[in-house]
Amino acid sequence: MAVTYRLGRTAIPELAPRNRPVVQPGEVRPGIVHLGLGAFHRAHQAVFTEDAVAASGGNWGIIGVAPRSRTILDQLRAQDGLYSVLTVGGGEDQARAIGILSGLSHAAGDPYGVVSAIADPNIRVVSMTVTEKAYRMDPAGKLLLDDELRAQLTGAAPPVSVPALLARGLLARQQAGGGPLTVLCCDNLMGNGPRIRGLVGQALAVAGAELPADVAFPATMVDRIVPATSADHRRRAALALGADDAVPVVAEPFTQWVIEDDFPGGRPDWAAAGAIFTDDVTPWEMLKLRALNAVHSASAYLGALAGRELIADSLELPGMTGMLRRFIAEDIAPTVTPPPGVSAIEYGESSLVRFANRELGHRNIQVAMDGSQKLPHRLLGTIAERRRAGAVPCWAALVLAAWMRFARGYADSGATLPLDDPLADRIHAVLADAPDTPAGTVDALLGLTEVFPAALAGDEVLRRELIRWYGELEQHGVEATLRGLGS
Ligand code: CS2
Repeated sequence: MAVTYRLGRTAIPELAPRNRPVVQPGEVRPGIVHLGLGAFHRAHQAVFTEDAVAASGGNWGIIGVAPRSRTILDQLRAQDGLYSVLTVGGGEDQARAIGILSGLSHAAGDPYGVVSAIADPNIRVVSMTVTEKAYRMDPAGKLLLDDELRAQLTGAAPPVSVPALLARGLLARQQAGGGPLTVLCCDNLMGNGPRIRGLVGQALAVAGAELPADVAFPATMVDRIVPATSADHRRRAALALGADDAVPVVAEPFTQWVIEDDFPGGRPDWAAAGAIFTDDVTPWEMLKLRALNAVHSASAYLGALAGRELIADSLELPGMTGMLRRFIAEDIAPTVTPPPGVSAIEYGESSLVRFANRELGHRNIQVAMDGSQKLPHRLLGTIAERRRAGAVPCWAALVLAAWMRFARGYADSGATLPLDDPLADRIHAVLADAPDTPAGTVDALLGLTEVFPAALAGDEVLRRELIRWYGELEQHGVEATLRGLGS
């Protein structure tokens, strides 16, 4: 069947009922400002919110804020804010259009518009998916203040960064009597709620103000694998949807959202859409970061070094799943206290099944990016805790050594690997000054105080383990190293 429609308001009646949005564009007024219009938000929180509004009502439309690039805004505007979510790997492709975006805004082009939106009393939730680096904080949660950020915070420059948008937005809201608000960080940071509360508090202090008492920062755990959309996904989305969509997002069937229930200004009925509310998200987020995200990174670095393109390809390397299982059982599981009724080992094993979803086309290079920002949250806690317990987390050390090899920039074949990381310049500089040997590389990278806490950087047992693995990887390559592990 030829696809003739372009997704937009007028195409809705032409779609099959199962493909139509359950909230029509413009049907509900905005109640949420969301910073970060990337694929993850559109396949996760936006879908939960659309389903919550469809089930229980409420003016919980989302104003989507694109931080830098305005391309996505123009594309969404051309489709009346509509886009589709293509679910792959669960049998037949499924596509549904989502209509919950009720406003679109551009932080770089109109930062004061975003500040006013945050100040608007109709807005009761400000959520974010901006990735680790956008918060401009070190692994301990300290705001990385430079002159430019200081100027943004004090009002001398437009507030285009995330800390400045939040701080200036909250100040404007307080001055306007905007009322209670929840700031909800949906990024993969350990203790994301309290961490962002601390960050915003520091940002407000620079602006000469304090955190308003009526703003809550609950922690939350978000989970759905949402890779970059490929041309093939776009084609499949059009077929499954019955209309062309310039900006579909692709996702696995699995989705999960666990949230601390602290919403003084109210919230959508996300529970009606399947979200779990809890008093303490810590067990969930620790389990997810350590037994899913760290294992994802392991697959990405080892697979990229072995010249494999996709996460699903990495899992097929002989010895890989055996090694990942031991990583989960021997290093990770002893460090997490999972939520009641959940086994850390089973959870980790189920992550492996999800990673094997080849339809996602998830590229190793995508998961490998920003390692300096991701590893402190997903891997270094496991290592630190095992070391404190007197154990040697050998698999976790292998993963860290693989990141170090990746940072050197060459695959086992000698092909170059891109280091897409906010600390790339710094990493290149320390490596350029260090001997290109296992010890030289390990010592140079462990010296990155932005990444490694002093206790890990000065841990001689860990250092030796890293040098050993780095040497193995350098000498034999990933494939032979994995094969040599036995089962
Ligand atoms: C991935 C995550 O890119 C990455 O670092 O580990 O984006 C992962 O796909 C999600 O957190 C799954 O919920």
